[in-house]
Amino acid sequence: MEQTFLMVKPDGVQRNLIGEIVSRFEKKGFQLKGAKLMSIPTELAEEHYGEHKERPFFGELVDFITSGPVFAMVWEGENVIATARQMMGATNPKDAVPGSIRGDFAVTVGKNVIHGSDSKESAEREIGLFFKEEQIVEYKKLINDWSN
Ligand code: DAT
Ligand code: MG
Repeated sequence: MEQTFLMVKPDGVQRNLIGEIVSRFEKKGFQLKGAKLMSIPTELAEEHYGEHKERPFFGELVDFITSGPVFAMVWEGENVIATARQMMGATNPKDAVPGSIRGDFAVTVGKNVIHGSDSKESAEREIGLFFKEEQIVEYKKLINDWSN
């Protein structure tokens, strides 16, 4: 089954949006497999956002993501990577449709509330960066017999 890495960014944590965001993915029908509140060390931030290291906003991005605690999560479900990206909305909140997380809760591209993996490869890489194997919990969700 497909898994993705999602993270409530420091602005989302400060604005008390953890519950709202978790709730959306729960209600959608995805399964939470791992979660933790944590501070991101600079080296992990640089590695996580490695694909952007040549971009002019890289320094700002690393400063922002390390500026306060984040809520890191692993979610599982059919097409969860692409569906979570749709539920997040466009990178720049000005282009994110209402109803999406960024469309509903964010204004500027620097502070866009949530991160989500954009492909199978990045999901695998990011889950590996943030979670040890034993921090991902296998359990049967009986509701799947009724909803999926
Ligand atoms: P996403 O987070 O939607 O995957 P991304 O991977 O292209 O977007 O960029 C990572 C983060 O970097 C993004 O969430 C916010 C920041 N960012 C992207 N483009 C930016 C820009 N032009 N100016 C400032 N920050 C930017
Ligand atoms: Mg990205």
